[in-house]
Amino acid sequence: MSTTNETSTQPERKKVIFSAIQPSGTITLGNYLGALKNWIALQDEFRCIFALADLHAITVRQEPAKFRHNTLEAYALLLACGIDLEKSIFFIQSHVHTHAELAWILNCYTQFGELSRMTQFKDKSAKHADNINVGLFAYPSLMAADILLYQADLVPVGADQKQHLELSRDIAARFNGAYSPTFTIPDPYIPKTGARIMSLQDPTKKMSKSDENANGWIALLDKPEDIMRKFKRAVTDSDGGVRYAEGKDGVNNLMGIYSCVTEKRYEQIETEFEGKGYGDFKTAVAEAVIEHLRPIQERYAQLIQDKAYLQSCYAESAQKALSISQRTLSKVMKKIGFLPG
Ligand code: ATP
Ligand code: LTN
Repeated sequence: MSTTNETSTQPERKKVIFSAIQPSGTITLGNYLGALKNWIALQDEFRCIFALADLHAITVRQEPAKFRHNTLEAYALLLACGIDLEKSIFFIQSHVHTHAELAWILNCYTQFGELSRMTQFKDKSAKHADNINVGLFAYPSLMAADILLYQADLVPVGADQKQHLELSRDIAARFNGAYSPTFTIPDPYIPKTGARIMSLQDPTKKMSKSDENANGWIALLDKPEDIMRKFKRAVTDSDGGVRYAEGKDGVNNLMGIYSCVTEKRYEQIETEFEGKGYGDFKTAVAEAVIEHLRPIQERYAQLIQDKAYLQSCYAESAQKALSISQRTLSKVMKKIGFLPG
């Protein structure tokens, strides 16, 4: 029996993808184009594991009934976007206890100074000055735990999460160096267009669901007439031409959105709207987004009515996630020297 032969005929291990999104409010077009659209596209090629990061969401205050509602809504909406449970695992973070456990351990391998430098922490603590809790500070070590538990190779996220991912890599490398190789070092997977969708009202700020001005963001479940109205009101400039250029943040952002949903290149878009005004362009962007979201909204309407089905989906995924993540956690605990129970 030749072991060499056996190894060479074994299929290559599929690369593992991990990503998560917080169920902290309604999901926006920014979340979709920056992250979710990629999750869906990667499911055939990779072993994909996705989660709703509800433990992360409590770093800012959540109203209990609304939080429960938002979590279920986000679960159904992501399935409607195309997460396929035949191919991927999609669970709710708080249902899998290994996340909180590894996060605590990783806190002890993460430096205060590193966490203090995180721009999201600085932004969110300025925004929620009355509640700068330790969880908000330690947010990135929980995120590192999420990723490292599954030995993820790639993490599809929007550009705003790059700094957190770099920290996850540093924590993993530090642990591997202190003991022996334990964690796969994850690479970020950030899309070329769509990585940073900006607010329709202030195109110098990222589109964010926590923006009080609802005209700044499009929710995936917004009605067609609301989508049209928000795009028509989008801030542009006085130059008047549909061109991608420095200083034209509003138009650049609309071109980015249009390009993502129609898959047209910037040059094609410029030709299409040559000699036309912003009014025509905005209507075209709105129509393209409405058409793109229509099938998602229809699937969502069906799924959200079947609570028993949704529950069976997240329960089964949590079981699978627990069994994979437990292996990593046990290895970590053994290496550190915890006395086995
Ligand atoms: P909040 O506004 O409450 O901070 P958020 O809208 O940033 O939340 P998250 O759950 O933090 O949502 O992010 C989910 C995913 O969406 C992440 O991968 C993030 O990088 C991506 N993302 C968020 N906002 C944008 C945006 N404006 N453009 C592109 N990607 C985005
Ligand atoms: N912080 C992330 C959400 C998140 C995440 C993760 C993303 C929590 N855990 C692990 C990728 C991998 C955000 O997108 N705001």
